[in-house]
Amino acid sequence: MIRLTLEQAHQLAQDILRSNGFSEPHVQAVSATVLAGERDGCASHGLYRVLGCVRSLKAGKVVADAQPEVFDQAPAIVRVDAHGGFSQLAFQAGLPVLLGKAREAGIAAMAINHCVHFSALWVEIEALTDAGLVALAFTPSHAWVAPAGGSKPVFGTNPIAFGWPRAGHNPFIFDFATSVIARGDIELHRRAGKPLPEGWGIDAQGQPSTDAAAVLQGAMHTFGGHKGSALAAMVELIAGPLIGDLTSAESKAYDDGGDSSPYHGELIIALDPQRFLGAAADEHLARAETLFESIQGQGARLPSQRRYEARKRSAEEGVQIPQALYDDLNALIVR
Ligand code: NDP
Ligand code: PYC
Repeated sequence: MIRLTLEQAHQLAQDILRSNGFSEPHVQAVSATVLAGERDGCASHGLYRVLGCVRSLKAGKVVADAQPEVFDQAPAIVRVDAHGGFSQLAFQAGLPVLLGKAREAGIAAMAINHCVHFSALWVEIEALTDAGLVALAFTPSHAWVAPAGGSKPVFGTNPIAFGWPRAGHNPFIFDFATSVIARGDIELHRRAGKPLPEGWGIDAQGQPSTDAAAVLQGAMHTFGGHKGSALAAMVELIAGPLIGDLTSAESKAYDDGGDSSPYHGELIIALDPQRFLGAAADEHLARAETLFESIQGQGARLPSQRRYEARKRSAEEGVQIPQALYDDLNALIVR
């Protein structure tokens, strides 16, 4: 392992992205996201993702200088066309409009279209909880996941993220793939030569496998059997056809046998507790705190707790990444 300060990790990501020709707004938006992932102990969506950014660029599957375009789609809907660029800049472009609409109507949605998406959703959820809003986010990926009862990939790893703002505390946020685990984690097992836990996926012949490379060729399982399968289908629908964008199967077909990041849309929903509750907001938000206390009071942890602890630690100690990843990243800097 090699230790980097947060500044060094950020600089490394920026150097790679900039020297490969991404425009400065994308360099800033993407490097901030991968730095956040590394800082929060989410290795599958940290610096490792920069490899995929450059691979996608070289394959012609991401537009390096795309400028997102914001459309006022409906009273409570903002749409952002990413024009083939990474999702981060599109999110940033639409965020002020989403916040305004959510505060006006109490509930609003942002549909991001035609974006290349590789990131963890909690980064975006935190932007909304920081503004005092409750938030949900959904995005498909590539068809890598078999439906419960089947053996052929149909769904993406299709994450669902939820955030709840908390006065005086970090927000309550969960963010998980509807597959047993994010595909990024399976890729990291393959890179490290480590076997997978049982139950993560099957090989191309439909047989259970703990070989990461075989599962990457075969299919992953949904979490929670038919329940995760239904949630994965929901993500396909509401962040695909509902917003006029690609499903995971269509995204995979667009990749045409390549290894680029998924290309499709994302749906983000924001709810304003102040609008729902008016003068009673403080009273009801305090009741939410009772819920959190009753979880933690018995020794259970809240989702994101590990992440917030990692964030604190990284601020003091920096981050550690495998030497092989460090070498692979450095090799991408165009000198
Ligand atoms: P994990 O299974 O690692 O974790 C999911 C969530 O559960 C996190 O909020 C985590 O909090 C929480 N959690 C884990 N263990 C516990 C516990 N014991 N008690 C309470 N909460 C717990 O995540 P996944 O592998 O499913 O997903 C990882 C990331 O991958 C997500 O951020 C997701 O957005 C991203 N992803 C992105 C995709 C895309 O297409 N853009 C596709 C698929 C995934 P904590 O972090 O604190 O451990
Ligand atoms: O880890 O499953 C994943 C993933 C897909 C797209 C971005 N992350």
